[in-house]
Amino acid sequence: MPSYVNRYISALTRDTYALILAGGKGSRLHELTDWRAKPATFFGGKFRIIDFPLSNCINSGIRRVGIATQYKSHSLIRHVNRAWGHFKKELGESVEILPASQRYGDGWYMGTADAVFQNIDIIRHELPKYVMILSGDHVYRMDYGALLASHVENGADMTVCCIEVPTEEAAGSFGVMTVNDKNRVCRFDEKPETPSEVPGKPGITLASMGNYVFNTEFLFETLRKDANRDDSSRDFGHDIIPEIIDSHNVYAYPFTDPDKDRQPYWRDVGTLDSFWEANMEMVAKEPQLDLYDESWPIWTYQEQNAPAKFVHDEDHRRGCAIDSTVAGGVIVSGSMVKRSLLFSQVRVNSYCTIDQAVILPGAEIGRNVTLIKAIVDRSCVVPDGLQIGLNNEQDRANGFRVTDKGVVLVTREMIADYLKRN
Ligand code: ADQ
Ligand code: ADP
Repeated sequence: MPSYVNRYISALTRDTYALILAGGKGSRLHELTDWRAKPATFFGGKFRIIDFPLSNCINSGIRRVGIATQYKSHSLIRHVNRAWGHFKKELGESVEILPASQRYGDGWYMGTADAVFQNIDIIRHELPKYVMILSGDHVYRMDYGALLASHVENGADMTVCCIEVPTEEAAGSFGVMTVNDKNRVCRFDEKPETPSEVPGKPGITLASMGNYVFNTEFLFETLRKDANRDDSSRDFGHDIIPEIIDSHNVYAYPFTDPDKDRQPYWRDVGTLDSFWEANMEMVAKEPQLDLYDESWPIWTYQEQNAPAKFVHDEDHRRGCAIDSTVAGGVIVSGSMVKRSLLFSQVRVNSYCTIDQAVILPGAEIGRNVTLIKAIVDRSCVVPDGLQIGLNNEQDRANGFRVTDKGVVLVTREMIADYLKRN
C-alpha cells in the first residue's frame, strides 16, 4: 500500500459512517437470548458483545456510529445509552440508536439490507463518503482504518471482510467467496451446504465476516434497486452481494492479525458452546485476544462497584480464585473458584466447587454448590447444595439446558421450575 494512503487513513475514517447491525435474534443461544439481543449478551468478564465492534470503531477513529436495533432491544439500548452515550455532537461524534421505526413502509427491518435502507435519510444527513456496515455479533479486534485504506486503494465500490475458516465450520453458516489474485470477488454464495475451498488449501474456506464497506452513493443506489425487487429478501449476503459482483468492483479484505504472524482472532459466539469456549479463551494464560492491551482498549459501561473481595468463612476455609477473571462488586467466601469468569456483583458462598463457569452479573451461588462447565445467567440464585455439571443426565432431569459438548445453561426460569418440582 503506498505511504500516502497510510498517511491519510484518518481522513478516511473521519469520512465514514459506521452502521452496526444489532437486530438479529441469535436463536442458537437459546434461553440466554430470551430477554436480550445477541449483541447485548454479556462476554469476557465485564463486557457485552457489542462493545467489541463499537470499541473497534472508536479505536480506528470512526466516531459517527449508528446501531440498528430490533429484536429484544431494551437491554441493548440501556447498555448503549449508559456506556456510549457521552459522545459530543459538537465534535462531530455520535453513537445513535436506530430502532426499526417504519420510516419507509409499515414493516420492521426485513433483512440486513433493509435495516440500512430504512435509515438512508439518517445516513445521508451525515454526508459520509463511505458507509461501513458491521455485524454486532462478533468478538474481535480490528483496525477498520486499514480496511478503508484497502477499499480506496483498490478503487472498490464495495469491500467485504473475509477470513479463512475450516470448510466444515463454514458449511451452512457463512457467506463464502472465491477471489482472484488481486482479491477481487469472483463468486459469492450465502451459506452454501458445500462451500468452495481456497485453492491450494484443502479444508479451508474464505468466509465473509458480515462486515462491509460501501461508497455511499453506490450503496444508496444499490439498496433502492433492491427495494424495488419483489424476489429479494433484502439481505446483503443473499441478495445484494451476488447481484453486484459481476457489474461492479467488489473486493475482499482479508482480515489479518495486526501484531502477529498467526490466524487472527474472530469469534462468532453464536451457540452456547462457542459462547462458553470463547469466554474460556479469555481466562487462558495468554489469550489471543488480549483484553489488557492498552493500545486497543475495549470500552464498556463502568459500573460503580466496591472492589472484589475474597474472604474466609467461619470454618477458616479460604475464598480464592485462580486462572479466573473477577469483576468489581464480587465477594467469594470460603470457596475456590477455578478457570471461571465472575461478572459484577456475583456472590459465591462456602463449600462450593466452581470450575470453568461463566457467571453473569448479580448471580448468587449458595453453599455447597457444584458448578462445572456452566453458564449462569444474570441474577440467578442457585440454591444450596445444587450440583450442576457433574452428571449431565441429572442436569437435564433438573430442567437445565445441556449442549452436545456438555455445557450447562442455568437461567432464573429454570431454577424457579426446579424449585417448584423439588
Ligand atoms: P448471519 O450472521 O447469519 O450471516 P444475519 O442473521 O443476517 O446473518 O445477521 C447479521 C447481523 O445483522 C447480525 O449482527 C444481526 O444481529 C443483524 N441483523 C440481522 N437481521 C437484522 C435486522 N432485520 N435488523 C437489524 N439487524 C439485523 C452474516 C452474513 C454472512 C456472513 C456472516 C458472518 O450474511 O455472509 O458469513 O454474517 O457471521
Ligand atoms: P439489563 O437488565 O442490565 O438490561 P439483561 O440483558 O440481563 O440486562 O436484561 C435484559 C432485559 O430483560 C432487561 O429488560 C431485564 O429486566 C429483562 N429480563 C431479564 N431476565 C428476565 C426474566 N427472567 N424475566 C423477565 N424479564 C427479564
